[in-house]
Amino acid sequence: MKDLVFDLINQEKVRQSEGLELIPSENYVSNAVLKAMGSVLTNKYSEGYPNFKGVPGWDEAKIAEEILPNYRYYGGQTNIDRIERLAIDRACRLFHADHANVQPHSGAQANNAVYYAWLNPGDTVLGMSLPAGGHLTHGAPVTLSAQIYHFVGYGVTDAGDIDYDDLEKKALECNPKIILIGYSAFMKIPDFERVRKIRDKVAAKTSHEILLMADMAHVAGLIAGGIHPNPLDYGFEVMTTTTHKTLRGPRGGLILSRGNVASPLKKPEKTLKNIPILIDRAVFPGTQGGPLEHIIAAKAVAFGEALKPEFKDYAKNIVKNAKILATELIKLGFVLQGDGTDNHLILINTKESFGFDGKIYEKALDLIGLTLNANALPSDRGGAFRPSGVRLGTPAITTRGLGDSEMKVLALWMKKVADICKDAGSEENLTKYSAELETIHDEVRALALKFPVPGI
Ligand code: DSN
Repeated sequence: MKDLVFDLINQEKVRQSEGLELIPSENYVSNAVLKAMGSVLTNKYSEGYPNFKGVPGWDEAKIAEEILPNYRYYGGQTNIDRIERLAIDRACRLFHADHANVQPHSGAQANNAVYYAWLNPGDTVLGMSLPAGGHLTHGAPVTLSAQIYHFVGYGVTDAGDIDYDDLEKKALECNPKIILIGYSAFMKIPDFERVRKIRDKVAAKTSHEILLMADMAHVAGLIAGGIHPNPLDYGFEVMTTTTHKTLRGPRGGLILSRGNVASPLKKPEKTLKNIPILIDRAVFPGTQGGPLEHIIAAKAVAFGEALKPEFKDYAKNIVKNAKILATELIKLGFVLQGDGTDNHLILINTKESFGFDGKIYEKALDLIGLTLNANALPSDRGGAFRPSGVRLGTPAITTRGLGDSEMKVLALWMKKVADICKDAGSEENLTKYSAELETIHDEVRALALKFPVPGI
């Protein structure tokens, strides 16, 4: 008998094909990435690392051919080593890094490994506060890292930008070991140069080195596509990211760094220069066991795709689409946090726009095949059980090829659904509007089917 799981996978294929994905942290991977993920590499254990001593002149053929002694704890690594070295090499090239650790299973694992590499228990990290748009792994009290380290949060201004004065004031007060720029709901371009200057100013007054870390999970694809500044080019030592958002790879994490690259076997002195080696030791054996080599192969394939010239067009189109969608929404009466967007992400203040919260809007849009998520706004101050807004973005729909005219249609559908939510007043009452919602759903389905999902 066929496993029921495959029926459900087929149903998910239908859901993805017939709907439009607006969650800004999701995307559709290529057939090649899917193929690498579903390969026999999942059968292999490979704790440890291949031998990669920095940039070898970017000669892929040489990397794929050379068999080198490694730092692994299992035999049979001939092919695995070369695949992982290709992934490292491509990641370094994409992000101008001296070193890449491609093993983190997720973005959270990547961030935790950096904390473990650089901090001692009780040390302070200064990051964007969660209500301002920061991420759970940047110090939310419910996380393990928040039990071990001390997190201080900086905020955003009313205009939606990082409050750099607050950041500087707090850095001088709390004397952090890490200053962290990163977010999951922020629509501006960070001023990395300014943050580096703040770090240098604070570091001059303190006895310890301060690590500059950027969690660029949301915008890594925009950085790879050359349309967003790269923190490593502005003096940051470390950049973490997931590989599945704008970067359009498999689900996973990645840590890029600048500094000395050497064998992970010997514990180096804890200095900023040694951060790549400290990170390797913090990922394995520090916080993870065996790497997922099928995922690492898929990361290598995705990095290869992102190195191609057409990825630059993709990145440009993500932002173009987001800006058009934001403009159309504003024209229709939507209030957007930060008055629009400079990246792929839009945060709608549904409460201020129409008087209802993000949950009812998320549910109603789900009913017409548009997927996004209810999201707190800085004004909710972290206490909102029912957040005042929704978060959406354009990476996935841009992969499918939607462009200017479709953004206008999307905005109109979203306004129609907003009007329905306003009339309905509650999620339960949405059933009274089933006919209207189903009519829009038919239109969404018809459009979505014109833009096939890769791999389906
Ligand atoms: N869960 C991701 C997001 O949706 O932004 C962040 O990890």
